[in-house]
Amino acid sequence: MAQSLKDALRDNHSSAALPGYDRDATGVGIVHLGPGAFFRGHQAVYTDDAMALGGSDIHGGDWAICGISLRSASVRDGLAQQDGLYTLATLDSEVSYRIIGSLKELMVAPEDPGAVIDRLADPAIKIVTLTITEKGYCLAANGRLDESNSDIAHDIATPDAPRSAIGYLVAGLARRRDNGTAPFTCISCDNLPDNGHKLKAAVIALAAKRDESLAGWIGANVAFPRTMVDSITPATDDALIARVRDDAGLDDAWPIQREAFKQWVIEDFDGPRPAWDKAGATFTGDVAAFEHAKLRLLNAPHSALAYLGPLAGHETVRDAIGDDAFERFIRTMTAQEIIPGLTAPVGLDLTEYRDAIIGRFHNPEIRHLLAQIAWDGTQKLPVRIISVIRENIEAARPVDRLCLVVAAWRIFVIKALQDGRKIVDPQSDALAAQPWLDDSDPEAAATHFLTFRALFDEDLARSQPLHDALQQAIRLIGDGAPATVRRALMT
Ligand code: CS2
Repeated sequence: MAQSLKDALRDNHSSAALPGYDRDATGVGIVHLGPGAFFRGHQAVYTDDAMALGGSDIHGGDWAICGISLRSASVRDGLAQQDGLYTLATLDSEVSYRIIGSLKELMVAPEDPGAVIDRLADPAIKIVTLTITEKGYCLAANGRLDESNSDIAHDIATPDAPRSAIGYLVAGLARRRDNGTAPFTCISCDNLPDNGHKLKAAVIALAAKRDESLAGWIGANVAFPRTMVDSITPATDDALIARVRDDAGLDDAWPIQREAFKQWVIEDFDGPRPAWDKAGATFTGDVAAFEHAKLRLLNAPHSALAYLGPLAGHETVRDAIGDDAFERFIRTMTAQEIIPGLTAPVGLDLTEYRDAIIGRFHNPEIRHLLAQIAWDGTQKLPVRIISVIRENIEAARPVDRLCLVVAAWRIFVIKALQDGRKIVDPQSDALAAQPWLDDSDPEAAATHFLTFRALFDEDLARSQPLHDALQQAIRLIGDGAPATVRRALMT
């Protein structure tokens, strides 16, 4: 019989490692918005380590986490029965299991927005972290808050019962200011360049709709450090639940799987925080170089594999990178079209960093579905691929392989619509109505495609070199048949 997580803690005995602090004696000091797999495999683990390492032996400091889901009740429903405990399976050359105790409370925002604002206003809360994905920031293509976004429009009209993460931050900060409570630090942990500044600008823009003086107070008093986060964390599947039961002897409704590698670079800020540095996080004044390198050498290749790989029949990152044609393509794309535009963080060799990432993609223990990475293409491509294309065009560097990725995404959309498959993307309705979907002639296709403003702004769309490269990429990809795609990768 497998052991329950609660029993493991109560008996202080399990084949998995247990939290290294007295969980019952530890108060909540962090609110996390969006307690999905990535957060549970990454920031919650750093905090779990920090509580074990940072405080005295029996008490980890009041840094436990209240996880707040902004939409679905599934995380709360899955974890409530196990007191927020869950197993972290580290799947790599060595496999290990540990029970994470840092997530102590769970709330579902739509069930009681007022209670969420109360929690955010509680002086015990010193930090709010966020993993709400790119679309959760409700930004327009120009990077500013999108006031036409339906959640933001709702939050402007109903500030005390918000829907968006931005709306909750504003409501929580407004209450703290009114109560004379010091603000919390807001830490974005999403894969957005300059995530801290973007979050700050969005929060201030929404606050200004409510009260200009609140916007001013936030601008003067609230820290929004930028961060780079990294650890490959595929969604939980039934195989993981069975593995945790069979190998670790634990009965866990929602374990998390992750590679061994993890990295967290945080812009230094004033204000209380757990001993994340002792747990391996880096505090620095210069996050930008790390962030760019990671987004462009890990996330960009991920998206390249996600759109090109399935056309050649690949289902996972490992399948795709295990195919020589794909590994060569990723090496060439990064060497010729990405690395030349990057500034290396001090002490980091970008080619070695890229090689280590490709090594991580080969991890045989991790089954990371390309279909999962393919979600939200209209949000991810601008950050991972289009921004590089823009810089390369400006600097007269090549964009052929980057354009092949964008052309593969176009075929991914066309095929999904043809097959009646749902496209997971905030723009899914708009995608179905795009005129560029019907073009068979590459020249016309490129011209039409460049009018798609979610990817190409007017300036970029006017670029002749981009038009030519895109046309060529669309020609090479053809209708996405496996042999055609393979040939395209080799050119
Ligand atoms: C992936 C990321 O799903 C995706 O878009 O590229 O989740 C990636 O695995 C992480 O950023 C790795 O740190």
